[in-house]
Amino acid sequence: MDSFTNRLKVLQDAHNQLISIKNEPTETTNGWYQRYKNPILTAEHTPLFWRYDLDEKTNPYLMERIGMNAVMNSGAIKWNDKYLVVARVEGVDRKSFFAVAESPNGIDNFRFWDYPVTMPDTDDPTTNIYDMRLTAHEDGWIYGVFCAERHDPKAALGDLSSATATAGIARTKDLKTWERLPDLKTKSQQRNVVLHPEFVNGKYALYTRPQDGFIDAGSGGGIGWALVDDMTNAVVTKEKIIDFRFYHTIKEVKNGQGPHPIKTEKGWLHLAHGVRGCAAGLRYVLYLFMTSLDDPSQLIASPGGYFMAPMGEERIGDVSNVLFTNGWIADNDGKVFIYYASSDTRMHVATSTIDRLVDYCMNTPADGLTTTTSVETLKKLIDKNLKKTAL
Ligand code: M1P
Repeated sequence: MDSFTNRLKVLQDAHNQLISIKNEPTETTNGWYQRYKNPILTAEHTPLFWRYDLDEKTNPYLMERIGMNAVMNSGAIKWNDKYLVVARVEGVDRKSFFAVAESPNGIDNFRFWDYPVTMPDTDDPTTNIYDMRLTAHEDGWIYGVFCAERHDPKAALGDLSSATATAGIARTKDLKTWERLPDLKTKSQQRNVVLHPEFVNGKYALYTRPQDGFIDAGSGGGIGWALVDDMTNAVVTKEKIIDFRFYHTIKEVKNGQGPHPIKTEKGWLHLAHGVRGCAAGLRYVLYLFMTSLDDPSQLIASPGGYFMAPMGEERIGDVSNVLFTNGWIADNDGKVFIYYASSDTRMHVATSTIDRLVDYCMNTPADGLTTTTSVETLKKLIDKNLKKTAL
């Protein structure tokens, strides 16, 4: 075997082994969810034929020609009995693009479709697109709402970092061909915009995240709610905050809706991210809350603290100390697959059930916002348990 053929075989064997590996649950769990040992997608999971020119004549050293840096923040949907994620793949050139990967069981054997998503652009060209939330809406379309980022046209000469964030909108019937619709029109910049799956009062309902700047939520922070008439020309005229930020909590700096909420008998179940600052920088964790079935903009349960925080290798990556989510899938039997990214580098799955998550929301004490209330809440549980033990 010549060295090209030999190296190709080594690469193919390693890649096949990586994408076929069975995922196993981790040993420890707090009862809220089950983590799994292996990430479900990394840059190394992308097909070899995306990264290498496989022709010996034009690539005699069989070197990578197009490097991939990360696979992260993925939307998710059950489609033809397969678990699909629309992943944010980031090349070494820092550009993100969307690519579909599918798995037969939701926890391992994710394979990318041959081609990434061709997302049509708008008249105002976008520099970068990422973090798609998928919604199979009752109007019959599957919508993808994502962040569309552009260089800030108001940036001072020489300022190549200031950017603007807008909600890009596209729709599809088959996850292959996408129709790009005009970006969401709002007063402020927006990221983490998510479409609710049902009409509310005959209108499309959006979870928003108004922000003062590209990074800073500033005065605009909180998870917002807005009704729009038409997704083909989505304009937000009125926006209200439904999940606020609070001092000295896990969402002190900013927060954002994850995927669209899951409808349960007790209310809409929401997954979100919260951000706080610390000496190491920003810390991103995941949290849950619930809203009313009658009015999805009304909070009915707000468990205190985080639901998931970065652990072990999840804590390290391109942007360390970050868990981020924009995809989950609820099966008909009540099993829930939570897809989350760690440190803007790799994708993971955790599983739970609707019953457990609703129980968590309804029975985890709310954040009392001070040490005194936290200690009182803790003492109540201790009293209850010690009285029971004494019986
Ligand atoms: O780097 C962490 C995350 O930062 C941003 O999220 P948010 O605006 O909610 O703070 C996004 O760029 C996200 O993609 C990224 O994972």
